[in-house]
Amino acid sequence: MPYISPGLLTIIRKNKAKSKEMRVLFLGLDNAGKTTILKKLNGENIGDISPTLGFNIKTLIRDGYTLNIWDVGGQRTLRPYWRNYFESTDAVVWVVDSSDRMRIGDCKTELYGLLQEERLAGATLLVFANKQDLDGSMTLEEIRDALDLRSIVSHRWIVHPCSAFTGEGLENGMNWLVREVAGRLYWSGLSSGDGGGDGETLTDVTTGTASTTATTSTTAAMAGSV
Ligand SMILES: Nc1nc2c(ncn2[C@@H]2O[C@H](COP(=O)(O)OP(=O)(O)O)[C@@H](O)[C@H]2O)c(=O)[nH]1
Ligand SMILES: [Mg+2]
Repeated sequence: MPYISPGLLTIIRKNKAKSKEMRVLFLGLDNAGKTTILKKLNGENIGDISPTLGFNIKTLIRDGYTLNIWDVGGQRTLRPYWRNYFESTDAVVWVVDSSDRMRIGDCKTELYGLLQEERLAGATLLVFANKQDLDGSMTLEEIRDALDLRSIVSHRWIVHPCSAFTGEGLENGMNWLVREVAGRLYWSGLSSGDGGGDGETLTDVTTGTASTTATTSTTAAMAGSV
């Protein structure tokens, strides 16, 4: 991570605090469900979605924060363009099609490529294990292991099961993200219990350090520490 002086950090934090804005990137392989998740979160009709060839921008308000969300096409030919969106990103939401066992290796490779990016060094990572409504889809634990998430120590992360079709898990995942980013950017001087450190317990999500065991596949998630 490049050196940023404490003075500069204070200025950045103050500016961010004034606007209460977060920049969030939705990435992942094509067909993972990124656009569907965003539409569902925004209360839009999810019946008619075509592959994203460029990008969509959505603004969501959560918990008093304005989330400027970039949903970028995930086709192989479009992936080299992802880097054009990295600047000033506070969080990455990595969406996984839990029913796509064939491409989970590809999914891992792309994720790890992303985590190497210097401009994403400070970003929080939420992995959405989407399409949990489909029979035979990989569980939270299978996704966590297939993507080897426990080896990630460079970013704060969580993996959260969800279904864009039923809406299950979406708000919980986004709540964690907003609290986590807010804890880091806006409230870093305040009590560590508010959206910050390891072992934090949210209402229906269990987070912990990389060695904690998830309890059930629908309510548990893991968080790594920086
Ligand atoms: N069964 C199921 N299908 C989903 C879910 N989310 C998205 N899809 C379908 O997966 C396909 C790709 O979704 P899309 O949002 O375009 O993926 P994107 O390429 O990541 O933006 C579409 O046919 C969606 O209807 C889900 O949670 N469950
Ligand atoms: Mg899309």
